Amino acid sequence: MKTIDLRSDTVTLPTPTMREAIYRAELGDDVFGEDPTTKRLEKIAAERMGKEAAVMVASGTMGNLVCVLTHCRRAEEVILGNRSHTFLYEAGGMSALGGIHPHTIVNQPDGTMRLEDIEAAIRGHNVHFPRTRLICLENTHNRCNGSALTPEYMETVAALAKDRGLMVHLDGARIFNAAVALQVDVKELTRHADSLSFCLSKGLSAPVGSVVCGTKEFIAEARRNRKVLGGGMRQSGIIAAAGITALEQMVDRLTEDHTNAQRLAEGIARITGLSIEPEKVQTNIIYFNLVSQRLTVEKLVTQLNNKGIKILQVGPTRLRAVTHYGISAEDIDLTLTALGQTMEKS
Ligand code: TLP
Repeated sequence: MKTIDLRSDTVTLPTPTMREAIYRAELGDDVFGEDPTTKRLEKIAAERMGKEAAVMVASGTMGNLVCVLTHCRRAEEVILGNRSHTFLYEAGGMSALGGIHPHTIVNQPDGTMRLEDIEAAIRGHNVHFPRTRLICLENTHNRCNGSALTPEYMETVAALAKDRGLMVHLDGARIFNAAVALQVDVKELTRHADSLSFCLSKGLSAPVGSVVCGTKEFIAEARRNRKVLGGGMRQSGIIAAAGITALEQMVDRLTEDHTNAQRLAEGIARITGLSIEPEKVQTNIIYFNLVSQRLTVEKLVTQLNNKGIKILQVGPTRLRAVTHYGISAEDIDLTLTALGQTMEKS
């Protein structure tokens, strides 16, 4: 039976070109700074993001943690959204390993945080308070419908940060999805961030890895913090080789994933018992709700699973589907048929 796995774009498998690149990769010991393929990936990534330097890390979670550890000392504070990945799903790494204090403020449905909320969260000088050091943004915003933050919004936050002597970190796990959706060069979205981390292993389909970008000094320190976390890798060109292919070949096609997500959302809107606002879907992530009382989300997920279709439950009545390289327009139609039949039979 064919599997249509819509749980995440993290499930993507490397393309044949990536496998070939992995096979042929020139390798060395990267902790000695001698892996030519990793160095090449880091150079390409930094240029692409408009930053001076870059360092490859094992995952998006490690990328964000390395950046927070590099910006902040113990008892300093990070302002971030209450629905941000770093706050919700990174196992409290900044507190556990850095003694760093997360200060959450509300994420609006479009993934932004209101400027007045950010401003109100910035601490004044007082011996009782932690010191605010960093603002984290997420683009696209996973939990907020995969929405894309605009260059204008990012610029306003950066201006506020600069004015108040703070740094800005961008969790750009899916930054290319944002750039493609907004039809802007990715640099328009990264230029206002002091640091950023983006993933090679989500929509770009590489098997492993993320890249952290920033100034030369920042990256030198980030490299040290990566080592602290046990993230210094040896013949890491095996990973970097697929990452280079990802950057060279997999960015422009993301638009297909967005078209498929729209198709899926519009189809779901026509199925009785499910609810979705298709106009909110901007990229490859869609959230929808089960409104019918005739079955539970658990049952819906199991019944789809039995038909080879995998969708993620993210709340008592909420589901997530993510389109990616492994999903075709035909898969979307098969999914809609299966969803329609399951709802009808319930
Ligand atoms: N997100 C995963 C899960 O952890 C939820 C997914 O399936 O969407 N930032 C953002 C915005 C992310 O969505 C993710 C992964 C990460 C960081 C972490 O990346 P990894 O999984 O490589 O540590």
